[in-house]
Amino acid sequence: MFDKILVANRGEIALRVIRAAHELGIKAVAVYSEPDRLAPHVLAADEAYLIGPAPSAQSYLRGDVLIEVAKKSGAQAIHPGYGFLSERAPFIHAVRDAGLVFIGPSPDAVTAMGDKTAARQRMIDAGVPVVPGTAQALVDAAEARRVAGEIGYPVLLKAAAGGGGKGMRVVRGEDEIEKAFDAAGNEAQAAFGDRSVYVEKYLEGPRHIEIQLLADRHGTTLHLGERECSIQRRHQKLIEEAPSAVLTPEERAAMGEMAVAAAKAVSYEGAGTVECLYQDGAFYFLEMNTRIQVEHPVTELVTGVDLVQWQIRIAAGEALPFTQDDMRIEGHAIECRITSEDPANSFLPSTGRIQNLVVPSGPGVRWDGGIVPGFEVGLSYDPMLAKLIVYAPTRIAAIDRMKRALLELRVEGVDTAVPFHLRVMDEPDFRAGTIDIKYLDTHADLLSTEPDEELLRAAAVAAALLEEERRNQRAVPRVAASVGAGVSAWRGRAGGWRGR
Ligand code: MV4
Repeated sequence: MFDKILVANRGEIALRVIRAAHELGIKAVAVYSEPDRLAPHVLAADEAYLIGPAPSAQSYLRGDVLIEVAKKSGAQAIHPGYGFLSERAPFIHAVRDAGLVFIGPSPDAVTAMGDKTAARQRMIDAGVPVVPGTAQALVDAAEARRVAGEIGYPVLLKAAAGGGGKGMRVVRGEDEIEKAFDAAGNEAQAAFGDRSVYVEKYLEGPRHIEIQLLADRHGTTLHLGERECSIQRRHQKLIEEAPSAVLTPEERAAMGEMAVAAAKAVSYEGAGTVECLYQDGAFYFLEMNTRIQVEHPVTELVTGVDLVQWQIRIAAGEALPFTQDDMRIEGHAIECRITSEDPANSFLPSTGRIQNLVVPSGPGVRWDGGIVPGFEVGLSYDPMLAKLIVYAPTRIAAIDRMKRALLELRVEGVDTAVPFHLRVMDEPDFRAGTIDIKYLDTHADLLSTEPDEELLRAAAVAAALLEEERRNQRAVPRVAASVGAGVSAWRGRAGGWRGR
């Protein structure tokens, strides 16, 4: 096992990885940009190193600097978290060339799944169901027209280098195909530097269901059930849950087997996720995410398996000690992403200093957060501040628990998505489990700015609690001030290198 690992990320996921390392008796090295000097991941780590200014390109994306810090600090491995360098094959090569371990899959597996048409072809070869369409880039609009005619409208043009919805165009009839082909190609060129597009049959209202996998290097690949991630806005997931309200045990087993086959087709190692579209009892491979995902905690809660610990243990060469038959899904977990976005204002990013923070707790509540009072929320990074995750015996109990936890939560200083989440927890279709990827289009009233009576009452209660808290805190120093003092004392102790 490693003695020390470097965490090449920030925010809640960096803290999550540091916690896993500490539970395994491993020291954690943090890196941070200038505005993240007092961020929680810096405070939680055993050492921390300044790597550059706010822009990611000059800090968290500087692979060369991260590798240099890893070597200097004596770390043996690098955990990339999600985003940033987590799915960049050249970085994985560089980590390995430096004699370090990348906590994640091989660069070949990342490359194979990153090219969407190549991945589709490999999945077809492995017997994995994909949405009907081409597995090769289209040569021109004429070919697009011919193939679309064969599979039948509506079709969806997708960028071969894509993922995440960029370069996609729905085409409802032959008269639109030429324009859409050019538009999708241009968008793909601008986003990925590659104008190749391919075509699929367009599914009108599927669910987004994904399968969590763990694979060791000794030949064991297991699935840990599914996550339902249909509630999203512009490809940004907002609420995730496990298990899905609709899958039968047979469907779960079939999707799991399919996901295992997909992973085996690229000799996958570590934690990974197969994203599927699910409609009318049929499911299709969409893409594979070769990283730990934001929503991994809901799977951890219903399986009891610590996915981040297993990422580290697998990278250190350990074998998974359980089999597929050992896997049990128990209870229900829901995650709400607490973003600094104003739901009443088209989810406009909100900035400011966190003035006060009351974190929910009590039975079945987990908070994976990346903020502390005094922290400045800017525009340099992702607006996700924290994840609120709940666990309960049943789906409805979990929804009611989430409502209770959301009402306990108080974030002062920036607007957050909390009012939106509270509305969803009360919405009848959500409570019935009747959701698909169009949920927010068909429930636009959830984004309404009308003050809601229950919310106003909750806000009054929360304000009273906060006032009580303030009265109790008057005798002790301000949290932000003591946090700052802790950092400088610790810097002296650890003698952290501060390059650049
Ligand atoms: C689709 C689809 C419908 N039919 N493919 C969106 C991002 C990319 N990863 C794939 N996406 C979709 N592919 C076919 N053939 C609908 C989407 C889609 C979507 C998928 C998952 C989660 C949210 C979504 C929101 C809009 C569209």
